[in-house]
This record gives sequence, C-alpha cells and structure tokens, in this order.
Amino acid sequence: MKIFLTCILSFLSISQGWRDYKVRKFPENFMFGVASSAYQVEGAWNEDGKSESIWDRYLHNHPEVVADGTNGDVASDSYHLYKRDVEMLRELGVDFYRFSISWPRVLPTGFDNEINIKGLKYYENLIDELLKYDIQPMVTLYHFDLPQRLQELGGWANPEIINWFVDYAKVVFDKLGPKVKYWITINQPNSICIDGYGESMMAPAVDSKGVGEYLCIKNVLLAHAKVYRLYESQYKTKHKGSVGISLAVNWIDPLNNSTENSEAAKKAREFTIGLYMNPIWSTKGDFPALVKEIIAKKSKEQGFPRSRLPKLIPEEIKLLKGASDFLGMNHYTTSLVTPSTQEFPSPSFADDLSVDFHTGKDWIQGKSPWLKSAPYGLYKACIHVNLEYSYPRMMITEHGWSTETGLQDYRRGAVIREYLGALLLAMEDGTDVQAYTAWSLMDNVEWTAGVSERFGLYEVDYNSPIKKRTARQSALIYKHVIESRVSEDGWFPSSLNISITKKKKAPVKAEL
Ligand code: PNW
Repeated sequence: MKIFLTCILSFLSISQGWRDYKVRKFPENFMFGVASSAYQVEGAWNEDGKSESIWDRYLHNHPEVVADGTNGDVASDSYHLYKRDVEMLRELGVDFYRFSISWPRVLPTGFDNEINIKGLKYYENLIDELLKYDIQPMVTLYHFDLPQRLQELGGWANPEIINWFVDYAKVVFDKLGPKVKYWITINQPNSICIDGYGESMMAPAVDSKGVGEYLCIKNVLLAHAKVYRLYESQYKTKHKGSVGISLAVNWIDPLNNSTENSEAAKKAREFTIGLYMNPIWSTKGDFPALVKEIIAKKSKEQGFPRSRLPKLIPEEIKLLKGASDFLGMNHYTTSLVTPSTQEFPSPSFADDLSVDFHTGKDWIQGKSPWLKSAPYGLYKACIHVNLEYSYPRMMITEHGWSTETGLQDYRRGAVIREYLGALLLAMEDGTDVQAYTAWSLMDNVEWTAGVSERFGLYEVDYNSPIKKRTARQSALIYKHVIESRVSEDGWFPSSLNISITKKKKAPVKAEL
C-alpha cells in the first residue's frame, strides 16, 4: 500500500512539476542575516562632522516628494542607538548584519583630503559590538547617499567618480578592513542610475533621460571593478575577505507564452539584469548584445551621432570581467511583461526597453505598489543566473516585504518562509548560495515612501524619543528559521512549469 501511494505521489509530482515532499534544510555553513542602510536608519544627518548627502539635500529641498513628508534627519537614530540594534540582532540569532557606510560621514568633502575620524569611529564601534557577539559585519560602501559636494561635479555621471570611489574605499579598507570579511561595493546600480538620472524617483533626481542613466551605469560598474581590483591586489591576502556587488535581480516572465511576449521578457531581462551582470559574469564581457543593438538603433533614429549607451573599451571589458567574488542578489518580486503599447518620452530608458509590466492573477500585494509575492520567481531568477552566467557564487543580499504598521505581520513571515522554500529548491538544483539577508532589521526611511511602507522585522515607533523598537511576529518566525535551518517544509512551486534545457555544469541535481 505504502509503495503504491509513493508511486502515485511521485507520478503526480512529476506530471505536475511538483517536487517530492521532504523537509529541506539549509546547510550548516549557510548564513542568515538582516540588512539596513545608512541613510535609512542612522539619522544624525549633520552630527560629528558629517556633511550633506544627496538624500539630505533632496528631501530637505523637496519634502513634497515624500509620501508622508518624513526624511532621514533622525530616522531610527541608529547613530546613537546601535547597541540596541545589536541586541536585536542577537535576539534574532543572525550570523551577519549587512549595513552601509555613509560616504559623507567618513569623507565630508567627498575626497580623501579630509578624513572624519568621528565618523569612522561610529562604524568601528558598531563592528566591534557585532564581533563581540560573533555577528559578522557585511559592509556596503555605497547605498545611495553620495556626498552632495560630488553631485555638484556631476555625481555618477562624471567618470572622475571612479577615482573618488577608489580613494574612499581605500580609507575604509585601511581602517576597517582587518575586521570585515564581506564587502559589497555598491547597492543596486539600477536604482542609482535609472531612478536617479532618468526617472527622478531617487536622489539626485537629475532628469537626463536616455543619456544620463547609461553614463551612470558605466561609471558605477567601473567604480565597482576598480575597488574590487584594489582589494584583490592590496588587501585580500592580509584581510582574507571577499568583495561583491548587490544587483536587483527581480524575475520577469512573459504574460503568456506568445512569441512576442517571450521576446519582450527576454529583452526586459537583458535590460534589467544583463546590463549589469554581463560585463562582470558573462564569458564575453561587455554589455548584452541585444541592449547594445536596440540603443544604437534608436539613438541613430533619434539623430544622435553615436549610441547613447557608451562603449566599453577592451581594457574596461578586461577590468570588469570576473570582478566580483560573489553576486549579491537583491530579489523582491516578479513581473509579467508584454510589448509596450504606450508612448514613452524619447529618448528614455523606458522607451529603449518598451515593455508593459503586469502582475500575476493571484499574487499577493505588499504595501509598496511594486511589490507582489511570487516565490517561484526567486527560483527562476536563480536558475536563469546559473544558466546564463555559469553558476556564480551568490548571496541573497536583500529580500523583504512591506506592510502597514502593526506587530501582527503574519504575511511578512509567510513570504520570507515561502521564498526561503524556493531558495532551497534552487540550491537543490545547483545554485551556489551562501547567504540570505532579510530586508530589513527594522523599519526605516523607505526613500520617497517615507515611513509609510514598513519593511522591518522590528517595528520602530518614530514618535517615541528613544525610537522604540519592538519585535514583530515575523522576527520570531525568522528567528525560528535561523535556529532550525528549516523553512516552509511543505512549500512546493505548484505554479512552476519550466524545463531546464541548457545544462552547463554538473551541480544540477534534479530536473523539473
Ligand atoms: C531596495 N523594485 O530597493 C533598496 O536596496 C533598499 O534601500 C530599499 O529600502 C528596499 O529595497 C525596499 O524597497 C528596491 O521595484 C526598490 O523591485 C525597488 C525594487 C526593489 C528594491
């Protein structure tokens, strides 16, 4: 009888694309962490010698762009309350804490001619407090808060920023390097460049649509690569750390399997993932051929003398290729696309991309308009990256869910567990993932959404003078996951129906 049932079940699982039921566990050396970023939690925007960042300037001058008029002047006040933050990390039992360094806190002029010792000391104190409790720091050098002084010189659109970023990284590596094993150079180039220089959704809100985004992307990637090479040649042997970059790798599927929609999805993946991954992880290097072709063609039609996407010269291609010890994957959501029927401003990134985004029928909606839960998307994103880029080492450096205020956040806990379930399946199928990071440790200033969208495992009471932090239900769920190393035992990707056709390397164990 038992054998009979097993046969039926396996038949069902194969025919439905389901996986066998078993408890899947994260390996012992897998690391669980949580993340935050300087502007979003620190506050103390002008204390102890810190200078103005582009976010200070933007939200001071334009409070109207923020949903609830808040800004990061005080935020969660982590600059003063970091010991409480470490207490929370200990409660959760995380292996590491991903936080970012504020460039204008460390180098008030933006340059390394003047080092703000007090600013550096803050990060040293935080790191010491973490290490005291055996929590590894994972340090992001740049999470959106450029010194305003450098913006006045063009910010990420000026190629000189590559040198400025290297100078800044040197200061940080010299001071904090011996204590840090995991470095992220830059967080989400797409937010910096597309949203900051095209769509005006993020600081510096420079509207240079169709041109500035691509200058920025090239400079961001080269700045990352130069800092990677700096660490590799001057610090790696003595500090024994690794350096990666965090990219937004959301999943994109066609709305249905029509040829046009499938092509639109492929194009959208090249514009949102390939544009950043190709130069570092593809065997050929360079920007994706399809992206180069589309932008060159449109630029010509628009009367530009050359492509708006700058070229990468052979030395740059060489510098970029392989310039990362791991891929930091920030994964939040999935979208379905069709070729666009809209008129976009021309030139613009949106026009170059020309797809319309849709959402799946039964996908649950987060508080943020762009956020829907579709755990299978994380699985597919991992498999895509494996097949396109030969199984890179990865860390999930962000994944999270937004809600209203309130401690009963059942959905956040459920979403984290479901996504971890998907991750376990991707790992079973050969994905080399070393870490998962929940965004975020606590509520924080969600850029122009202010504090109207809460991402925290801990709620922050912004009205309380001590910015009281209280564990939400999801904090307890995540703590349990970390302790047991088991996620949603019963999570099956029932909506998953893909076949792995291109196998490049051995570790694929199971096929769907
Ligand atoms: C990330 N999307 O941004 C950032 O790294 C964080 O600073 C931010 O607070 C967090 O995720 C939540 O938003 C994203 O549209 C912004 O898919 C947009 C998307 C994803 C991540």
